[in-house]
Amino acid sequence: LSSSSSERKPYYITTPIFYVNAAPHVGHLYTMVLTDILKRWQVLNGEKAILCTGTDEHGMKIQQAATKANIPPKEFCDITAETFKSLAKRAALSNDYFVRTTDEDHKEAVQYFWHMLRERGYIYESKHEGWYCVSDETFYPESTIEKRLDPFTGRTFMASQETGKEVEWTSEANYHFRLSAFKDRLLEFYKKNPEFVVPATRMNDVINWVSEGLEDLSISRPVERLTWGIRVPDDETQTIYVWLDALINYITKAGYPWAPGREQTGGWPADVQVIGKDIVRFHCIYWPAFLMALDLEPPRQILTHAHWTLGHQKMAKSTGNVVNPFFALDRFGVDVMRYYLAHDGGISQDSDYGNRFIVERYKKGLQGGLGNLVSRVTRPKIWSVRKSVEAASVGALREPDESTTKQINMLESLPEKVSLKMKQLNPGAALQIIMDAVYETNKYLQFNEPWIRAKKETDQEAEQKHIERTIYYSAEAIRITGILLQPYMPDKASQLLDMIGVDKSRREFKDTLLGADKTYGDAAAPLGKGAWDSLFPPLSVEN
Ligand code: ME8
Repeated sequence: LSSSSSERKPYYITTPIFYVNAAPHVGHLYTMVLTDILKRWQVLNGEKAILCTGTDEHGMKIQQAATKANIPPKEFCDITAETFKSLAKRAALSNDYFVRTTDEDHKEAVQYFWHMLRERGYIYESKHEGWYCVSDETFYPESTIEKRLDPFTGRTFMASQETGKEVEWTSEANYHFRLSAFKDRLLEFYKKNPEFVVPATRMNDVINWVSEGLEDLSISRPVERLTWGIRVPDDETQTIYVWLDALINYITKAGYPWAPGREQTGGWPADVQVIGKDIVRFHCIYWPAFLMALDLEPPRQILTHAHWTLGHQKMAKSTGNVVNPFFALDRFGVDVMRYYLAHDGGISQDSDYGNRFIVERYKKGLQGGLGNLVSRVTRPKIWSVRKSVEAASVGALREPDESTTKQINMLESLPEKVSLKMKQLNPGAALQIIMDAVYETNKYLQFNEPWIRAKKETDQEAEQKHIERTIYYSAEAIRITGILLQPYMPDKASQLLDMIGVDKSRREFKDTLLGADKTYGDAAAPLGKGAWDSLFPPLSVEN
């Protein structure tokens, strides 16, 4: 073994690569945000992590869109790829790579992959007939096709029952991949890796589909039909099927083709690949089969999330039923949008998008919850008590009163509870737990009213200790939730930690231990009401 193979593999996480036939919408933003939270969570845990996102630029769908726009396809792609890139930036995505399938390194990776599949005998040529759907870039079996009527034009057409998208009959010679040969290997793989697809219901769907049997997959198209794509090596008359091309993006930036012993330095196998539930078949069946054919490792897990709807219809660029993510980000700010999407976005169930829901979440969670907590604890009178609590005397504060015991238990179990949800790939559930800690702390403060007690002159030591205790464990809640919120709201969370004077070097997961940081608060000035306003100001637009 070479020395490099003993290096620890970085954590590697990906988003799908998005089609450039139209501008991004809030659904794409959601996938990006979920992925980014999971990556930042690893970084919080001191791991080296890599995030790859990008654009899917070949295929019939893009070719047609470019023709319609009367722009040469590459120029057409350059324009929309740029908007996806700016979305990533605007959303504070910490992506290490942005892959475009028109990149040279990607084309080389795809051609090499093809070459290897052929070497190993997994590709053969034959005539293919079937219903092709350009919008979904896939062939559908006869049994899943139905006749539909366009209510506006009165035209009838053939469509996929599943997506309702038009299909056209095609009959052509092309190359096929022996997908049918992988049924048993795939089923065995799923059995050994029952958490390969998250959530479990979708793992079951996948197992059922594969159990029903797999047909070989057409993986090229004649150049007369499809010019916009990567050529089949040694056959200029055929273009590689866009999904084979696209899936390989995940290993392109991980350095494929690898020099022996260097497989893992680029991060492959991916730890998690995040996708929407619309593309499960491609990622959970075809993709591992392609990899298995070359004895490459499949990804470790695939997180499949539900969809955002608008008026209970799927948000989709093909129907135009979309929310422009740039407008939303401008209106509410990046961290508020990240908070909302993570908080309300579904893994199993779809969620309906609405500005009034964003306003509600903002008012309840951020202004009323976190903002209120910070403003209460950083008031000059209160904060000075916090500062006076010497590290050494914290032990003495532990004398139990019921509410404090509850607060201590809550804070001590919080990081592990959050961690568990993250391991289950459920950032939304983790966020709920963090926010519950914030709400509980507000109740704790409300119950003990240190601001009233602190006003009264007291020489009673027990009373003094009680005040100190309440304030100390409330401040700890801000510090700990502030650290845990960093993956969700990178800017707001660091602003918050700055306010209470947490040193930049003490903001990792290991610092979330209750009492772990004995130094914070010294640097920070008492802030009071103004702090609350600067962190979560009133929204300029209410709905
Ligand atoms: O499928 N709600 O690209 P695409 C939530 N290029 N997420 C949504 C969504 C919605 N309403 N609509 C889209 C492709 N998404 C291929 C992928 S990967 C090798 C190739 C998100 O532009 C979700 O992640 O149609 C979905 O899977 C993806 O965008 C589809 O993006």
